[in-house]
Amino acid sequence: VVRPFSEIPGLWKNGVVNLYNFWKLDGFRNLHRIMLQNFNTFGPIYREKIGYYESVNIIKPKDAAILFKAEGHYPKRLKVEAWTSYRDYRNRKYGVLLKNGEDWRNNRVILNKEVISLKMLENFVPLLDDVGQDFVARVHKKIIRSGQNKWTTDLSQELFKYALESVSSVLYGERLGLMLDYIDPEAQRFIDCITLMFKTTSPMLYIPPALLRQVGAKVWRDHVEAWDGIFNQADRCIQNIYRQLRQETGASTEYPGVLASLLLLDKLSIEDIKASVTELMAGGVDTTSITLLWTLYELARHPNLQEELRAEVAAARTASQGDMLDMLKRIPLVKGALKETLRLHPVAVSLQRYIAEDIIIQNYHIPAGTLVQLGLYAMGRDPKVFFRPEQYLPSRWLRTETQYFRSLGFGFGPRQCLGRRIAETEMQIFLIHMLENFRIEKQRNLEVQSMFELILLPDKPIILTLKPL
Ligand code: HEM
Ligand code: 2DC
Repeated sequence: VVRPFSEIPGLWKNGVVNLYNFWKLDGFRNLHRIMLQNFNTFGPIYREKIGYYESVNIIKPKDAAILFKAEGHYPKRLKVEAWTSYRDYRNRKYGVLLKNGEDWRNNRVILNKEVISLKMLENFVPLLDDVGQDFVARVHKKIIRSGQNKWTTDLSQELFKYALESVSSVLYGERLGLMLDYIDPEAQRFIDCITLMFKTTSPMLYIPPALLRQVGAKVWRDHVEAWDGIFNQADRCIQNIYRQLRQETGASTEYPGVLASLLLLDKLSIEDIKASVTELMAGGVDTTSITLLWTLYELARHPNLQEELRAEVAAARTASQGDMLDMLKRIPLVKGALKETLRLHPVAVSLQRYIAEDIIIQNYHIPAGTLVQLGLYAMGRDPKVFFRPEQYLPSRWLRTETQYFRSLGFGFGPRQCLGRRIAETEMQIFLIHMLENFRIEKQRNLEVQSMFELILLPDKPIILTLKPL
């Protein structure tokens, strides 16, 4: 017989007490480890309430399949109130990230064609390839300047710039110039604002921002300052393209970028376009750069694997005769490496949906409207889901049975990551160029763990050494 909702194990009776305990465990930074521990304590399903935020948590791929089947026509994630509160406070429109219902769907359908459809890859690849080549040239220059034939550094700032340059070149069809020695201080400020925005969001997951705003809390003020910086810089970029479009005469044959395409298409209001393009620009920095940093770290830890990937890339280069679009179809192990990175170091600790219909999971009844979370970090490290989960094995993704509801780093279905195609392509191109040019090494005793600052980040600097081949 199916057991009732009220019998699901877990701590969900007293949200305030649980919030206090959560805070004592430094839960704001340890959310992923706490979730993993809860699955160990309660089993593959548990219910919890922290503060005012209630959810049912699941971990099994087959339960994920049930969850996503019940997401309905207008899939809805956990509402990040800090983000909606800022927009309400400043009277700005929600973009596709924060919209829901019919409005979300109408916008998303149009954006899909310009941002995530496979057809756009032929437009994106040359732009992203240029940025990749410039990154490599920059590293070569750093190596020469060092006078030691190598460059040892924390690459995170360089990767932030690479990611922002990449996403901007696709969105605006032009370069910001972040691979140069002297960069626009406004662009650097944009990068810093994104980091601050994420960091200040996590405490506000559990304490309502409206309350923090009323008491004038620093975390709310910092959050507003961060988003203000993000919107100001994005507005500048958008205005610039808008002005160019109005001055332009004859139709150009060159791909003009996502923003100009959306403006010319004229199917979304300018305000809607601006809101979503700002989110794309902000969503495109820390996500891909941190995933690339973790990948370089794993390749440094596994030198033999690194050589295997290098050989795959070399063979793909020969077979495709330098056609990058074709080359991207010949690097399954590089793609496996990126999936493996997202398994062990997912950007998002969980995927969530408010389910649109009643479902039965692990023989418990869960009513429509419940927030159900798939513990992505916990699933990636579960030995019942992945054979020897502690091992970094890109080749496991070459087997089809590994695929069933296990490769979920970008989410699933119509509400999945809109930037997925840009992110994947940008990361693949980056790894191709790095593997073709440098050996990646790390210090002997470097052990890095994740910490939660809304997205999962390395808990200490990852110092790597790049040596020319
Ligand atoms: C949503 C992951 C890069 C823009 C999401 C979601 C995940 C995710 C898990 C939620 C999906 C769901 O609920 O099913 C990632 C990862 C990235 C990445 C792992 C890189 C490694 C990017 C980039 C952009 C971006 C580069 C922008 C160019 C967005 C947007 C949404 C989203 C706009 C909201 C989509 C919607 O609500 O309809 N991402 N992301 N992401 N991401 Fe990404
Ligand atoms: C954080 O408990 C943990 O892709 C919470 O590019 C549940 C939750 C809800 C929404 C998730 C968030 C988590 C992690 C970061 C995500 C976000 C949805 C989109 C966002 C996964 C798992 C991200 C990083 C976007 C950010 C876009 C930008 C404009 C802020």
